[in-house]
Amino acid sequence: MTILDVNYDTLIPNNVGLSQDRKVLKALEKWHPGYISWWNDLIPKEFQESMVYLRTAVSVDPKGWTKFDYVKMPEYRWGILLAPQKEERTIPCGEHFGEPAWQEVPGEYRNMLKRMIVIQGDTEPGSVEQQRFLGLTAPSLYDMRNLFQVNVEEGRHLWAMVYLLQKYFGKDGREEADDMLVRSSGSEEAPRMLGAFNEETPDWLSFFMFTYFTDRDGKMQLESLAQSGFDPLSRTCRFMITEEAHHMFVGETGVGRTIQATIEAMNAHGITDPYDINKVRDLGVIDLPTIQKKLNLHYSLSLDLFGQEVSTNAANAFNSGIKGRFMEQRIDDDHRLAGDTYMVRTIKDNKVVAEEVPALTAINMRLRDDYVRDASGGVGRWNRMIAKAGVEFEMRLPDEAFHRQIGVFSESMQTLMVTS
Ligand code: BYC
Ligand code: FE
Ligand code: FE
Repeated sequence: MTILDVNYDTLIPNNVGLSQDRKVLKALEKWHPGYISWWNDLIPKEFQESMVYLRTAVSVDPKGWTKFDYVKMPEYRWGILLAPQKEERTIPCGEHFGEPAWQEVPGEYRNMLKRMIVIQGDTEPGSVEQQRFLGLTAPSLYDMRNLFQVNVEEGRHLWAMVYLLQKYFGKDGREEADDMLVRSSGSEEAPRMLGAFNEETPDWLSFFMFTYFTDRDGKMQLESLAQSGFDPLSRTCRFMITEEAHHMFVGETGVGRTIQATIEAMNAHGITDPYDINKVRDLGVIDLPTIQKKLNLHYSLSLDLFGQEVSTNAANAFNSGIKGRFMEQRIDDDHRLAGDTYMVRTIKDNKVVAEEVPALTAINMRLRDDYVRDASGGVGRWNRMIAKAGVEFEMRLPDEAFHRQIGVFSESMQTLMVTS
């Protein structure tokens, strides 16, 4: 079997030679029924039996990973697909810079690596849980198919992390894999690990904002994990990233269509004031200030996903070569960051000030800055649509201090507002 072939002989399509790896195959086959029952409890019943036209990855080859066919979702061929191994790949960052990438888990980093994989894995089913009722109110068949496409792919991303846990982390890896199906979004007793994945996605505009902003965090985090010195994690993430483009496309075009409907209706009825909210709503479209509010919510929740601005966790992950920066290879520095600094905004004496901190500790902040740049592109495109229609309104990303629950702005904002 070549690396690009998918083996359909076993229950789980894969390009990792599962049929020769009895132990992991057994663990995965044991995990599979729990996964299917999680899926069945989740997606509204009427859609379990429907034939849905879905893309199924049958190969990681750039030409071969988009095969479309009709399938019932519980019978979707979730599988385990790793991007091809790059020969002689080296660790791209941190104190092991330039050493050969690890094919096995380095003992001293076992816990850190496992935590990272567990957090990544936990977000995937969380998002599907959040979106579970949207099929019932889909604006169109097109939207419904996009929803289910995103859902099955997030399901497969969970498989990807579960595979790593079961293959490389022994008994506790298997336990962590089981726990993925125990925690659930919004649960009191066992919530999902990161804040944004316990929020509701109650309507389609929220879904579009979520896929635009939160899947984009997914992209940034996967890009960083694709830099990992632990090669199997890198290869898994490299393949997962290929699917994020569509998720973000669903978000950007979904928000775009929502805005388009609003400005067309406003123009058709001669409404020029975007703040004439009731009049706009009477037309059956969503007023622009409300769209801005949804944007504020999902953007700020997504910023929280980058963790603390200054973080020793992040410094350790980078320094040990577990997680790199966005586009690590293209950055022109020593990739160790020992003496470097980075600017971070913080609060001093009730004022927001920029402060230089050791670059190693600011890894989260740097990724978040890259994210903000990436996320502003679509906002510009939405604004061009609004301007073209002659409506005076601009969408914007709120300040990074707005509505934060993690990081320096989460605690201090109240004092800041009272005293400023
Ligand atoms: N909510 O030192 P810090 C995706 C915790 S999305 C709750 O800053 P670190 C997807 C933190 O765990 C991508 N808790 O931590 C998108 C820590 O707790 P402990 C998911 C939070 O490690 C759409 C403590 O606060 N992947 O794929 O530097 C659909 C101190 O924080 C939050 C990843 O995130 C929060 N928002 O940074 C489907 C990649 N933030 O350990 C899927 C893996 C922080 O002290 N994760 N905390 O108890 C990481 O790289 C990092 O763990 C984080 C946090 C960036 C998340
Ligand atoms: Fe994902
Ligand atoms: Fe995604």
